[in-house]
Amino acid sequence: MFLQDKWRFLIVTIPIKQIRLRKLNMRLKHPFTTSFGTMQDRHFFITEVLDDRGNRGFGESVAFISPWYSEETVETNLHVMKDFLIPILQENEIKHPNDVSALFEPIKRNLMAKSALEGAIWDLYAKRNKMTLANALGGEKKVIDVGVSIGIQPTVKQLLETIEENVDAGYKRIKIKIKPGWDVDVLREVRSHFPNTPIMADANSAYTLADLDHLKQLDDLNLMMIEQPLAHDDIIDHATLQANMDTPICLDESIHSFEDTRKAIQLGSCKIINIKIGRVGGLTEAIRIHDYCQKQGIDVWCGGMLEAGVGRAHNIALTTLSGFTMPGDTAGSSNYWEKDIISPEVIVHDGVITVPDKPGIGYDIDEEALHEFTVDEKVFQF
Ligand code: OSB
Ligand code: MG
Repeated sequence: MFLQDKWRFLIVTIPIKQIRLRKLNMRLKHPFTTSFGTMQDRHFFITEVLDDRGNRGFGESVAFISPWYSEETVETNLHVMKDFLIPILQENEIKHPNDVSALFEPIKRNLMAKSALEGAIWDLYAKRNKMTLANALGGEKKVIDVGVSIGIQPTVKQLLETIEENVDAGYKRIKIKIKPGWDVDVLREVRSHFPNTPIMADANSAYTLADLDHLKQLDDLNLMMIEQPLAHDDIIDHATLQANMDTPICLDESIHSFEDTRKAIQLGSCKIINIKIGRVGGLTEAIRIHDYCQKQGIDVWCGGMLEAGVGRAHNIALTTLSGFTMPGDTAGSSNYWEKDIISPEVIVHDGVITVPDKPGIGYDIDEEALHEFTVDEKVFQF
């Protein structure tokens, strides 16, 4: 008791004064097509957490308008943040951003909603301590390697042209979305035009084990990996597929936590993991997965969810951790948006992003752009 009283003044809390949820609507420059559908209008939440000194931490929810990547949507994000997660933050003291995921644990899943709030608290924490978010997370890289993800195109000719533009721009690897009917033949054609380019494919869970013989043909194409070939919730059939294929399997949709990661690696379901902050419930869990994979000798890279600038900045900060050994999907802002909501925008030179050195996420919010794209707003006082 005495000891606790004596040290009490050393326990620093993060005094949250207000949370603001902004719902944004931004239009992608080009429609993006995956095996599960096409999107062009990006609806999402920007979260803002304000402290007693006027510092503002920002986060971004990566859920889509429809539950076609995972079960979460923009509207479920609002419901869960407003009715469950924000009340938890109002009722509890937060000493460190690592506390947040533990406080959220009684609420099952809803990982993107959790991550949007946790991310804003991480940014706020870094700003209060006048350090970069990257350093706050334990990252030390000054530059990060990035690749680009290319959606399913109307024609092979258009695909080849898009690849060429991105190879010329210096991107470190090219990811090509595939689905039944747009896979082996297309990739063969791509490989013959780009014999030495690091290429991978992402199926977004479009296949089953019945396609094993078909998928095995990819082994001739020297792909870096195939991402999420089988069901979004599977790690068993992926182990069978990996045992029968030379091409490394990378899991995306199937991995929601450290526990999922541990089990997938133990089963041999994959050789590589795509870490998306939103999909795993936030930065704290993302770091746990990273640390475990690094110990196990499993390569990881940072995935993307067609983020605006705030989400992009979080991805960049996470990617500075040393276990992110492969180029991620965090391409430059101008690949997606006419105008982004951060200043400066994310710029890619020769396939690398220079990590910003300003506190927190390291980019300023472009208040005018933020205002322009905001379609709804809710404020919660603490
Ligand atoms: O599977 O990685 C995916 C986009 C939307 C939904 C799922 C995925 C993707 C991408 C694009 O591949 C990543 C990006 O450029 O942000
Ligand atoms: Mg994917």
